[in-house]
Amino acid sequence: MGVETSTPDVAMPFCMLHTLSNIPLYQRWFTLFLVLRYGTIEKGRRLQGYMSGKTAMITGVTGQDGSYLAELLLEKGYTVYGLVRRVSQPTSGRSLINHLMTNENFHLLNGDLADQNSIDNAVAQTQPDEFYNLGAMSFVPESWRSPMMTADITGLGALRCLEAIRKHAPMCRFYQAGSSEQYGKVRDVPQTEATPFHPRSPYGCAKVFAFEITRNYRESYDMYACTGILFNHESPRRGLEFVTRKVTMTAARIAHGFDECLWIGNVNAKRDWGFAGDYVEMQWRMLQQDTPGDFVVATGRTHSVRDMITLAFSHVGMNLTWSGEGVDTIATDQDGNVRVRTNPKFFRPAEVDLLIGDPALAEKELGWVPGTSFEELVQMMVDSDMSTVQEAVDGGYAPPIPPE
Ligand code: NAP
Ligand code: F7E
Repeated sequence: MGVETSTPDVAMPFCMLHTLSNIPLYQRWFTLFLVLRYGTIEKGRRLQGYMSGKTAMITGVTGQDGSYLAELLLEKGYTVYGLVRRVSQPTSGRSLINHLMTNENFHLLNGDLADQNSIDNAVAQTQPDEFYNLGAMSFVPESWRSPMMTADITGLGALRCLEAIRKHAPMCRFYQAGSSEQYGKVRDVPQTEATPFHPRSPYGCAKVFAFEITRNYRESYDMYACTGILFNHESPRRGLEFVTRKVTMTAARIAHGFDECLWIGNVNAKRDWGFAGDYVEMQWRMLQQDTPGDFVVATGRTHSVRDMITLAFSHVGMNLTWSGEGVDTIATDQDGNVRVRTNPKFFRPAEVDLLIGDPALAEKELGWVPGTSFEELVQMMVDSDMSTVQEAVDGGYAPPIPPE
């Protein structure tokens, strides 16, 4: 069987007493508090992850979420194995986890989501308690240019992880990074765990496959496997090609005189944007439950790309006025300079017009509420990019440029 029972058996309290006799007094009191606070002995025992040495594997550890999740798990006392693609220059492209490399509980293993053998070997060798599959080709426009690769990595990659766990560590708990892109052309507003899927991109289709195969392995093999259906979440670590980071970095570049204006696509699209640092907590919580389940992770608020741009530019002292429609959409600052222009090359073959998630189930079952508002998130990202550009100016090198 692939999942631990949620029923506290009669031997459990005696096992706990034995375990408690080996740990300091203050930890015993904390453990008893957890048991009382969270109701069942089993749940209390799992939440001891705070002090017992559990092992987690993370794919996508070099990305935005992977780096935040690795930090969170290390703080909780986990040993963390990151599965990374082999690269010829390992120091470049791993800037988000460089600060973790000296942590004795953090290890990297070579592995690729395209390669079953590498995932099998990593799982067999490390016997993780928890496996977080965050690796993916995650940029939606690229999925039209590379649909086969997207299906292989973002879709089949999840199946390869599940197969490795089924064969080599069936007690390991599995988290799949699902996406609001699965809803695509939305059938409900707001979107819930019950909303049907209608993906609008090869990326969304691949995520639907990953979601369904995760549910199927849970039902077929009794594995503890679940999906978090995460709405857009951003941070200063977001890739520069995603719209929020492209906007905040370009605003900082304009403020420092490196660019004249921002070139953008569809500003009418609406997204439910949260802070990535808040969302990885929810990924962990999903693996600490008695029974596995799928959860929407969202803020319950939505904003247009246009509003996000207006807010970001206001933080660098530019008050934008918008005019025009479609490809003629522009925005000018208070001095009459055109600061935003539209380039149709950023329009998508099929757009997701409106996303807004309902996080009620996550709040009820997992006690989770997002801690960072949209306004705080945008401020944080602008501040970070202003510092990055200023450091480049001071250091005499070129600041980062969002890719075309
Ligand atoms: P990200 O920053 O783009 O990171 C993607 C990660 O996947 C990188 O570490 C990348 O490694 C790795 N990866 C790509 N191809 C791989 C392969 N063939 N084998 C192994 N690893 C590979 O993404 P993120 O924003 O952190 O998102 C994490 C996960 O959540 C992704 O699955 C994404 O699709 C999903 N998601 C994200 C959001 C969001 O708003 N951020 C929302 C919903 C779902 P390299 O460094 O080697 O490229
Ligand atoms: O686009 C519009 C664009 O690329 C957001 C990924 O993490 O979240 C992300 O996918 C919106 C879209 O994110 C530009 O058309 C306008 O409507 O920041 P994005 P995304 O496509 O929503 C989901 C949940 C994931 O799972 C994905 O992995 O912004 N937009 N102009 C633009 N977008 C970009 N990138 N660049 C523009 O110039």
